[in-house]
Amino acid sequence: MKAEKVVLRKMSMTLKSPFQTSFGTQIVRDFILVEVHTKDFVGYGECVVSGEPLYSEETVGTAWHMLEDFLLPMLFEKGEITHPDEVGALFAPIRRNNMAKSALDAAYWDLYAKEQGISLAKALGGTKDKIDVGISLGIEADINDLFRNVEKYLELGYRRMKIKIAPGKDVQVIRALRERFGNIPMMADANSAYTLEDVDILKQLDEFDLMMIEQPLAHDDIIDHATLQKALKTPICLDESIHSYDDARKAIELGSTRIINMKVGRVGGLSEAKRIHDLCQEKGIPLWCGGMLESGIGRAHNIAVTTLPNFTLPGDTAGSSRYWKEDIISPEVEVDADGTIAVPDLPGIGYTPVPELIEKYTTASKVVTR
Ligand code: OSB
Ligand code: MG
Repeated sequence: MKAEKVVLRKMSMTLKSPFQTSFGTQIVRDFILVEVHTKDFVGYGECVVSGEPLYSEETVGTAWHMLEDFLLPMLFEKGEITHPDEVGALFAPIRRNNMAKSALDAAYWDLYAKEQGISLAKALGGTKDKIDVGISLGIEADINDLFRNVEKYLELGYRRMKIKIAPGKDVQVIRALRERFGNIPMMADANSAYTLEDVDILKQLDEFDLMMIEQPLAHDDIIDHATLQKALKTPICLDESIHSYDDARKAIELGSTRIINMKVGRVGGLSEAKRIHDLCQEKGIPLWCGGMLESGIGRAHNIAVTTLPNFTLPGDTAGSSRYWKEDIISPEVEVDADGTIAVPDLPGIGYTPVPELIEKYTTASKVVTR
């Protein structure tokens, strides 16, 4: 696979409704799309950064800089890529900046699958033809709005409700949901809003039989989470803290996490995601695929990775219509009445990017040739 040109696009899409977490509220989703053009195919990758460095340190601006000034020159210098694993290996000397790296890794995996004439899921070694879907629901000022959201997605068949929590919006919210909806599959995501001083609040959540609590403590911690896990019955699931195979290995060894939220962008690409998957499978740590409010392109990659066998829990990869009035792929990602998404078996990501819609949401672009 030899890139003849790469198109970088700054994208800006507006969510149907604001999404509030403990670190902020998003309504406009700014991110980057990359297209890698070879003689025969175009590979697509989504760089899941945001406009602001709140979930992670990477932003549209930093990732654009990394792609334009470091990663693409390295890629063009190398020329031929025979397997997508080579992309992450090529970028290894560059520290962190995983979301920037991941966008190119993802595009090469798409190209690789298209070249072989197989689905991305198959190229990755996936074993499922449908995947279980859950939903991540943001904090609401009025609990009745949260009730309405839970009701809606239960009716649509979604298999697990993830509820965003923050100090002052935690125990009473989860209690109210249990009282209203009974023993539905439910978990909470704190996005690093607590410290060990809050252990009494977090222990109160044990009463509600949550599937897990996601990233209660600092975004860069694996030590305090191990301490907290010893005090809790509820399994801890790390998100923000896991950036690599080695992070996962250490967190598992320390007992900081019993479940891992896999985000392909956060770990630097699909090749690294596969390595972490295999480690977790060996260690008996279940996985599920997290989300970054992706457009259809990132969503397609998430669907493909979720077909790996150790993704045993419903993920955050909801249908396109949960986020967008119109998505940039055809067909859009649809969730069936049984709360699953059928994995496409067309070559590559399996959904067709729609050029007019991509153009419509592009705010700046750059064509890079060597
Ligand atoms: O913590 O998982 C998270 C969205 C943006 C940043 C971080 C997170 C999330 C979500 C939404 O929870 C997942 C999705 O629906 O894409
Ligand atoms: Mg999370």
